Amino acid sequence: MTETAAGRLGERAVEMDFDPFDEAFLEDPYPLHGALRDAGPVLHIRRYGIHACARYAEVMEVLRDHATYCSARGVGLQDFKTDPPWRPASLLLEADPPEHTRARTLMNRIVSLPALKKVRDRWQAQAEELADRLVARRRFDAVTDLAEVFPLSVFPDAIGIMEEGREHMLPYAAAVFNAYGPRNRVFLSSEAKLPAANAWVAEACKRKNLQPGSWGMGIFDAVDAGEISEEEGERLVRSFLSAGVDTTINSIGNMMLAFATYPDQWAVLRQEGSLVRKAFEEALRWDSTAQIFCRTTTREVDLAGVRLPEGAKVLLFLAAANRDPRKWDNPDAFDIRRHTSGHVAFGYGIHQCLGQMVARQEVELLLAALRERIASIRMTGPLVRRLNNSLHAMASLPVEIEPA
Ligand code: OVM
Repeated sequence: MTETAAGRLGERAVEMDFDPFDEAFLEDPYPLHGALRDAGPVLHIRRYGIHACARYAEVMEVLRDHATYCSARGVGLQDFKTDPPWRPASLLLEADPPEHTRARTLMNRIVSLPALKKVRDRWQAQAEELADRLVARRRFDAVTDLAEVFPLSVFPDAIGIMEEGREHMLPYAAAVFNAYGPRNRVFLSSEAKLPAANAWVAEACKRKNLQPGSWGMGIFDAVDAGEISEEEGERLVRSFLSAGVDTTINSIGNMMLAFATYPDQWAVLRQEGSLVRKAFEEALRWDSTAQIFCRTTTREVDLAGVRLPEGAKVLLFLAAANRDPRKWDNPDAFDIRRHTSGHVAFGYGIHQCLGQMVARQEVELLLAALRERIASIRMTGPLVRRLNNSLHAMASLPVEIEPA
């Protein structure tokens, strides 16, 4: 190790034999995150020949510097430069400036505050109706009866997606997020349904199949204005279907698990309805739905004193950064009163989640409706995980509620 005016240089990445896509880790990553953070600021994961960061400071440093740590070579394990993607690259997620800027600016016009306001009352009525139904039942599955139902009841309609074939949406999204990892058993388990789902998505994204006045159709206004091609328009609708479903669904599921695990926090929320917004942010910090994303270096660079070559993949453990004790007090505690600002569950920088305001509106309306009606929540059986290479997801969370 050499000390220079610029700080420590010539540090070695810490060699790790650990597999971040091992099934036991995907099931419950949190017990191992501490060891990943403590091992060092930059790890080298031998099995995949990639680097990784689990501490908040380095995760932020990488996310902030999009010129050095690019997205256009893919945000999973695979390097698009040597290994072409399974579907045409996303114009948002898997793009760098200036192409990314064009697509993002266009999409920001569509996912706007006025657009969200327009659907808000309808979404609220749907949230209240679902909450009424579930409270009347007392016992339900917080994943299959709640988390999977609500986003699918509001989001596809906002995008203007055709009714027929919507059962393909979840298998498609599961495959998209699995594809950021290796071709392991988890990935292969989602592959069987992919050809049919892929064909349906290609059709559903077409102008002729979108509802007039929808967010999806709004993209084709930009096509008509000559900003992008018809195919690029379809690919941007595809981003809605890729990123907007499995993410919100599992954020709701994970949040319900947080409250079922911490009944005192539900009591706090009952006392103070204005905490709904903070509660969702804390749920995202405590159990981040998107657990990881990668970047690829565009040049040789020093990260925390470790020299990375050009073309290095860097895996970011977002969920570990969100529980880094170097950043957060008592990070493993779910505490809805805490200051959550700075969490990286939506990422950070130019790629920070485009749909975050959509997710917030959906989940906050739903949580507010549940808070009014439910005195307490308890689990009535073991939760069942649905393993995914980059999402923390569940298949089932049986609960019983006590009506307010
Ligand atoms: C996309 C896309 C897909 C998956 C995730 C995502 C988290 C975006 O196709 O643009 O953002």
